[in-house]
Amino acid sequence: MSGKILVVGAAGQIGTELVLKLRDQYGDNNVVASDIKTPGYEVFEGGPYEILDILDLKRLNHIVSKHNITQVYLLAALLSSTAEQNPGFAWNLNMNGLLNLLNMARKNKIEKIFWPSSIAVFGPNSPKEMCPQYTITEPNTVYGISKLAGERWCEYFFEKSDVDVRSIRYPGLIGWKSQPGGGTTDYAVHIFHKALKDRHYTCYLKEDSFLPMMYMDDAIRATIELMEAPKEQIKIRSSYNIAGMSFSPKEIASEIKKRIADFKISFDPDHRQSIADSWPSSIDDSLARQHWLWEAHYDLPKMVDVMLKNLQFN
Ligand code: NAD
Ligand code: AKB
Repeated sequence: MSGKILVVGAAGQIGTELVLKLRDQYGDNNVVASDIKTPGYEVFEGGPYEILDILDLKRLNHIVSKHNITQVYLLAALLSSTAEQNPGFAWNLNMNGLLNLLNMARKNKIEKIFWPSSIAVFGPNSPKEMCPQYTITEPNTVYGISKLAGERWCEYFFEKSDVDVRSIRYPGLIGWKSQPGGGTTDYAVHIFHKALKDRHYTCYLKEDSFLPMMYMDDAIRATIELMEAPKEQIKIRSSYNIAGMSFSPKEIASEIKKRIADFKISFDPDHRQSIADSWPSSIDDSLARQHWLWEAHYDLPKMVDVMLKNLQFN
């Protein structure tokens, strides 16, 4: 690596874990964390940190040249549930943040960009089970529309300007080091905190709402593996499907109950139910497996074990 890495949105659910892993791998001083808010202690104290609003192009340019940045991971976005509360703002952040970075990369010496898409690019007309890489993508949320447009821009900048941008359609992510930030799949993190604290959780999705999910360690490993793969192995420049596990609130609750016998769940679906209903239940990730040898390591029981173990002692 000729220069340093910049992570934008480093205080969030993924950013917190990604910065720590990247610093382990490439050295603390080689990974600059940035966000509009102050991150948790470990990210803030563990290496360089800059306040950065991704919509402020002048400051982005300044930070890139100040730290000799050659790779950027762009995580700043509004997620599915929050985006529906403020569609105009979500569109501006999710779209213009990405366009600022892609345009800058075309002119500067940025070697690689990572930008995450989501299973939200799929919509009610996409196949529910084992949703393929190439299929109907007609999202009906502003978040999904912004992710689909983002994918098209990534491919466009790669084709027309040789910007080496790489992307994954993350499923719902579950980790214990950070809290989720306003998505529809957040329940799968909240449920652990409430199980340990109150022995009860009221879920905002129906008991049989199956969604694609992934343990955070798998997601972070996928991200770094994709970024480290030789350029010729990356044959999809929009965004790759990846899969970890698929479960419903009832199934995760019953796995938790096997370990916390007096845990109870109840259901009170809200506006997030219609978002969940529009997404697939499971994902076909065969192309990621073929192209850059992606493989998930965590299934539901293993993820529940590790979540409870770590949350109990932290
Ligand atoms: P998050 O909401 O937890 O974190 C986003 C971070 O971006 C926050 O710390 C926020 O302060 C920061 N931010 C907001 N506006 C900013 C701005 N203008 N400039 C700089 N920083 C800004 O989100 P996350 O869960 O960590 O998601 C990161 C990315 O991954 C997003 O693009 C999201 O769509 C995508 N993704 C996440 C999941 C998931 O389950 N977490 C699934 C699919 C895709
Ligand atoms: C959300 O629920 O919005 C995210 C996602 C799947 O993109 N977790």
